[in-house]
Amino acid sequence: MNEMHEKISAALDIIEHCSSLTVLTGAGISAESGVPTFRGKEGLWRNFRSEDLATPEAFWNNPKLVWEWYDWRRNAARDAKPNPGHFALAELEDQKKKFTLITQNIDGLHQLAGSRNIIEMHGNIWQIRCTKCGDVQQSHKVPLDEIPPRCGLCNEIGRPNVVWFGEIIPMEVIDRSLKAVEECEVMLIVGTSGIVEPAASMGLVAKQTGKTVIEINLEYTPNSPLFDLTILGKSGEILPLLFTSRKVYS
Ligand code: BV8
Ligand code: ZN
Repeated sequence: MNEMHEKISAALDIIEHCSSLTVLTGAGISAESGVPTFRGKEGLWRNFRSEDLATPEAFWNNPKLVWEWYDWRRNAARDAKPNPGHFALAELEDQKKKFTLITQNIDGLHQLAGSRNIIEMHGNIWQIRCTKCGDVQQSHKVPLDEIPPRCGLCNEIGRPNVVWFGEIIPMEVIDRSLKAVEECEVMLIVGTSGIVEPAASMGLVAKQTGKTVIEINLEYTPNSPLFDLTILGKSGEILPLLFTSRKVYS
């Protein structure tokens, strides 16, 4: 049996025998749905780096430019459908006594796949938050009617309801995420480069509190040496192999 199959069967055994599972996903799980990853070359827009646009400074300096970037990303995500990786996590949730899905993604594909106990650490690209009165509206309008969009209540400009670099992640979100890590037996880390904090430290907390951590990625990441298993490959192909599906897909 080659190394990949050995790792898959080891991971299958670990996941099958755990009753409490916490998963952390990043942009990589949506790559096979056609959503550009954050740092991959396909994620580049007009040669800007994501980190340079996803900040409050960039927004207040040029709200139109930052909103054109989000409009481009909403357009890229609009036709995206969940892939077998998203569906596998939704089915795993049904099979586990305790299951929490922490995602760094803002594309909403986990919800579409049927996942329920989701923590969106970095917000959601389909929500617009007023910069003045804080009103949050769902909007799937692509392209946006006006850029930047305006609040329906106070007419101030809206912003994407996401957490930018340099912005605090709400303590309630951090607390829920840490609790999910502390309470699980096994943590699965899928499709994240492990660069962005505090999400990237979740795997470290899991190891420090004695959990088994399995990583799925196309390549090794800076945190891979910490983890029990790193399975190299596409999450849409690997995740469905990590449990015995009880659903009959037509
Ligand atoms: C904060 C929303 C407190 C916007 C995003 C230490 C402590 C605290 C803060 C920091 C710290 N060190 C640095 C910081 C600052 C900063 C940070 O982490 N900077 C990085 C660049 C070093 N953190 C913050 O500012 C956070 N705030 O901690 O507040 C504070 C505040 C100020 C000062 C001190 C403390 C807020 C971070 C949130 C930023 N917002 N997104 C938007 O999306 O527009 S983060 C952004 O990166 C996306 O959400 C994205 O999901 C996330 C992580 O990226 P990945 O998901 O990992 O995506 P990436 O493209 O990098 O990698 C994809 C991976 O998938 C690759 O590994 C690839 O190999 C793999 N892959 C590809 N295809 C597949 C695949 N794997 C499997 N299958 C495939 N098919
Ligand atoms: Zn308002």
